[in-house]
Amino acid sequence: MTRAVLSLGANLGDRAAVLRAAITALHDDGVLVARSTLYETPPWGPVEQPPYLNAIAVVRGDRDAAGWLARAHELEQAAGRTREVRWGARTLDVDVVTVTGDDGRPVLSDDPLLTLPHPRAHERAFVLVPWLGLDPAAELPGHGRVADLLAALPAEDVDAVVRWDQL
Ligand code: PH2
Ligand code: MG
Ligand code: MG
Repeated sequence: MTRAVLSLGANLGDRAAVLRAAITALHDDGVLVARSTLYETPPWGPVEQPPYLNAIAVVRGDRDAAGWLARAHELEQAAGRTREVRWGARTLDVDVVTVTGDDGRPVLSDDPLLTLPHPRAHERAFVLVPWLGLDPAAELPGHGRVADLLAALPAEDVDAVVRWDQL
């Protein structure tokens, strides 16, 4: 068994419905351990695009890292995602942030198709704020405590991640 932290994002169509459908699918798989609420976040990166809704889901199940990535891609397909510009708008993006074995050891990978931990998670408030909300003790392997990473980000980045619903 492994535990994975997934980052979900959507900025086209009915963003909340798309995120909720993906989270429900993980619940129906029997793997959902916990989920954050939804947060509205300004688009990060070089592409001009609408604001995102983002959330974090923690899952645990009988998959390895490649298996979680495959499930993430299935959820994106189910949301009707088409590819697209790198970092551009999407109906659903599901990224694998970390994978941890039952022995507590993180999976480390520099495969460009699945780099673990996610190479930019430590600098993205739209990942760290929902994650901390879900798990105040969260740690990003190789980077330390999520609370400390957030404290090191510009306050305006953190403040721009706004809770969007109650649950
Ligand atoms: N995803 C991107 C690019 N930019 N910005 C926000 N706020 N949230 C995202 O999920 C996001 C982004 C590409 O995956
Ligand atoms: Mg992404
Ligand atoms: Mg992605």
